[in-house]
Amino acid sequence: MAYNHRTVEKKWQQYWAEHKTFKTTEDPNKPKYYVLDMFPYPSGQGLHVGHPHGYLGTDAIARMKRSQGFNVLHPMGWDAFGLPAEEYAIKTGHDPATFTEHNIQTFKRQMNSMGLSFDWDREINTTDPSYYKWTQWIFEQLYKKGLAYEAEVPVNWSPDLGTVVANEDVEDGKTERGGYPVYRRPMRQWMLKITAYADRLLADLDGLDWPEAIKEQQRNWIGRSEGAQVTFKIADTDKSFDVFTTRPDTLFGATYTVLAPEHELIKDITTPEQKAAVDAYVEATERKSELERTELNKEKTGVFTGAYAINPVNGQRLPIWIADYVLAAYGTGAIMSVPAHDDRDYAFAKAHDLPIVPVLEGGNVAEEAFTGDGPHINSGFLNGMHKKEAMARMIEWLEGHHVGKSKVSYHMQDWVFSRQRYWGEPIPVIHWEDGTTSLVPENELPLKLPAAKEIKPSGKPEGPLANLTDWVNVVDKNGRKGKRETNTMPQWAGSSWYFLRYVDPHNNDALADYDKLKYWLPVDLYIGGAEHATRHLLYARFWHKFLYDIGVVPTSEPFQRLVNQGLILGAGHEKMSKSKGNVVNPDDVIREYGADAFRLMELFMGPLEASTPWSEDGMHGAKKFIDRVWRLFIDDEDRLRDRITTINDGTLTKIYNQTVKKVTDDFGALHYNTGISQLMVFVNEAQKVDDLPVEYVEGFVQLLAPIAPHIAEELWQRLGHDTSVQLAPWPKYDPSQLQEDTAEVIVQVNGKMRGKLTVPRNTPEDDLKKQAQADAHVQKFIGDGTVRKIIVIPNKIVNIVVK
Ligand code: ANZ
Repeated sequence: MAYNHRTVEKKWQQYWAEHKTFKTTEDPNKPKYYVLDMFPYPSGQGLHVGHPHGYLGTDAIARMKRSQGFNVLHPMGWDAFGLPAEEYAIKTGHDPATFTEHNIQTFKRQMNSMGLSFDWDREINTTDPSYYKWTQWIFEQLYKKGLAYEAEVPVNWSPDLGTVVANEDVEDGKTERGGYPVYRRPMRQWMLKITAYADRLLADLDGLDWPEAIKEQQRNWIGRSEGAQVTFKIADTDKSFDVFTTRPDTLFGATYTVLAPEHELIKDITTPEQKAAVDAYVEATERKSELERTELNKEKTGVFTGAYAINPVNGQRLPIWIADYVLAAYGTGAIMSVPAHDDRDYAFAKAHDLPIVPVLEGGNVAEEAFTGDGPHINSGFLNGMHKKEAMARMIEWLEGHHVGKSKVSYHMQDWVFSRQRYWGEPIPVIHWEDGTTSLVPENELPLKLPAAKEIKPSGKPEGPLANLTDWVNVVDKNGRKGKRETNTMPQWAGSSWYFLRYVDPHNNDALADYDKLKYWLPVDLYIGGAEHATRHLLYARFWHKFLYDIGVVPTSEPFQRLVNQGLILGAGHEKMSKSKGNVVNPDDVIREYGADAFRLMELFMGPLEASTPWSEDGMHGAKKFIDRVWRLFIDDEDRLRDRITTINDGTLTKIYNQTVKKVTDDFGALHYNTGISQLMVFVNEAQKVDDLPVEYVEGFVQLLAPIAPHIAEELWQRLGHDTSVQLAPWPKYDPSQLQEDTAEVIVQVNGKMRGKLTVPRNTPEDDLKKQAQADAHVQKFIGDGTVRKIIVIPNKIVNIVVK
């Protein structure tokens, strides 16, 4: 009878749910294996076939590891706060909570239809108050340690989204989501001091088993830069400002200085003659988006303030300019300009007729900046020294004269943590009328997000929660009035610690029990998209290190091993997206071909890390293989075939042992495609023989189970077992049965290869010598020489020495 995937798959999905086959509890007698997926944002579109690629990769290894005796934690949940649901709700008049709940049900149904082996008793949802209670709790701990603070800083304001977004959310001057322009605006925001962890976030990357490309992206994002801070006095005033430079050795070559247009000193130092021009420039900069600012930077605009700074090393008066190529948020927001040795300064000096003074020999400053190394000139006590020595000497001089010091700067900025939006965790803070700020007491958490009719962004820094005056206004027991913080947390908050909650999802007294965390952490394998390199993966490491420091978690890193699954592309090799109309819905695929065929297809398409196009032919092929497996073991009367027997004549011994070894090794290394190939080879061989030893049939079914669990369970049951196939110990192989029957022996004449023999393994030396000399081609090279000696390495080489 033909295999009916619909009834079989439904039967086993029900069985797993009823028996809670994948439920996990801590078991000190078993080694643990925590295998984690990046949890999805439950969007309104449901899953397309690209989403589960990673989930199938984790599922297969979770299933194998269980059989190998590991206690496997394999959970799933929902990263459900955030813009898309809110945007949709605003557009359609829905409530984001109901909409999100509906989407979650769809996602969950789809995941179950794929036979993913999650422990659903550990399901979490970042929008559930019992979950975000702990997100708020973590915020409060950060606040208590001075790592969450309010500041008026230039942030990325998106008028289209009605909110600020983090630096990490901006790409090429546009919001990563929606591609809207962002404008740098100074605004009061909640910030998290991720920069306090910059050094450790950088250093600890070395010990992680992560793709090198992701580590490199984090290194670049953190952007550690060694140099010096130098203080410049402003001429004829008692004011001064600091610059950050990576080239303190070039201080003698500074010919002007530049402040970022946002720099606070500008209004104090600008001379009356320059005021109009400076004001106009500052205003023009404000109106530019980040994109325009960086684009226009090709042409170096700027304005003189009329004020002068004093070069501390030689007392020279340097004009102070403002220019938007100096960024307010990096270093000190001010630079010393050395046009002879820096490209940007050179372009600016040329454009504005500023002097160019070389202080290193080499290059030709009439043509371009010289950024190489050479002996210093025009540099007083540095003359003759090369870069490295001159930098050290200058820092010594600056420190000795109290006008500077060595300094490390990071390109990474503190994390802008507030959003002027509705659909997020309320920040548990109260601002009192006396100007003080306090946290919502821990025993009052969660501070629930109030229901609201109007959730549209207000376009104001307060956000839409400010309209809910009943919620906002509070009075303490002494009658003191206060207002709740009306900004909410960014979507990245809930995802920065969710993997901890799976460990102990129903705990009301702690985000998770310490001993349970000790048992499960770190995550042994984390699979997800590479697009999270400098956001989720950085934020989660930051929070984890903080929680480690305050004794909440037992490890300093959350994710030991990370793998990025490749994209499943549209059939024409382009990204799958609704707008391209090339989205394949897994519901359709599973209905037609079955979940097992779908799983097989996705894991057989190529290496897990590679991006590959979807192929309908591939789906056909996968289904055909599943059907072949069925027919191999089940006859037309829907019974186990008679040829499955306890007799083992040894015909399949070698291929079976080879298959067990290869599948075990390959699945373990996430090389599913090559492991699956080996399963196919075994099926081919098994079809040729009359007797199928039952032990090999059972072993094969077990090897198949991580990939095609439904058919595997069905066959396992028909083979007479009454518990799930994954409870049976993983098959073993006999290493002595792996070798090939034949050996390829290379024949050399005086050390040069002249022929090859294919002989039965372990052919005696004398036979090998005879056969080698009998080979016609080899004979040509022996010619009429005398054979002096024949050296034999059994199964490998025969070397004939001729004179
Ligand atoms: C003088 C100098 C001379 C510089 C020289 C370079 C070469 P990274 O590697 O990115 O850390 N700089 C400092 N703060 C800046 C800001 N807020 N906006 C734009 N540029 C800024 O680069 C540090 C260098 O970039 C600093 O060293 C400074 O220019 C500039 F031959 O100082 B340098």
